[in-house]
Amino acid sequence: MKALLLIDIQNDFLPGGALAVPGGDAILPLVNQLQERFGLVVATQDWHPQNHKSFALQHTGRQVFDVVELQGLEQVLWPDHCVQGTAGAGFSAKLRMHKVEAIFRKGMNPEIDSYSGFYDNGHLKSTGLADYLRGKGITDIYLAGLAADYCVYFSAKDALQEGFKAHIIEDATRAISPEGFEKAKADIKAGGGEIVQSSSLL
Ligand code: VGL
Ligand code: ZN
Repeated sequence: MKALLLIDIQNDFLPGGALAVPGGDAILPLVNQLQERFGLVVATQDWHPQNHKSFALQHTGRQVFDVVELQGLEQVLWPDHCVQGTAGAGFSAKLRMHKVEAIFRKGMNPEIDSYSGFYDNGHLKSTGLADYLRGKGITDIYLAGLAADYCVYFSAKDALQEGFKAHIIEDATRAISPEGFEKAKADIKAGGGEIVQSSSLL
């Protein structure tokens, strides 16, 4: 059984948003079409408190895209984004939501970032997504959304680690850094995952 996992298709990651992924809006028609091909569609939502430590403004003297240490982990510093309850944290108005059965929020702990929809970056706390999908009899997870080299990548990595087959739908995602996504794809393939095109599903 397969599920479609829509990663962080939120206004702040789309053109005009606080942490816009180049070309991010181009995936929307495709993502809407893909949903019709799946019996289960689940979404994740980046959902930070205003004082989240991944925000550069929480670190005096630091700039956006600087790398610091947080909870013993390398942390890229981001502009404020997906702040709980703001318009930027909302799903795109162009994203069809009628097939989305559940929304898993992440990034609520101000002390640690959470790229994956399954765990925070330190694997300290589960969102419950893996057990939810197992409970639905899911074996194969297809990933779409933003950003390819961060939240899509780390969600695919955790999906593999949780024993699912992971398939990244390449043309239904966009990266912050294309070089970063090349590395991410190689890592997913090395871990037994697959990179597919939407044409193989539509
Ligand atoms: C993301 C950076 C920070 C993502 C979330 O959704 O890929 N990237 N927070
Ligand atoms: Zn975030």
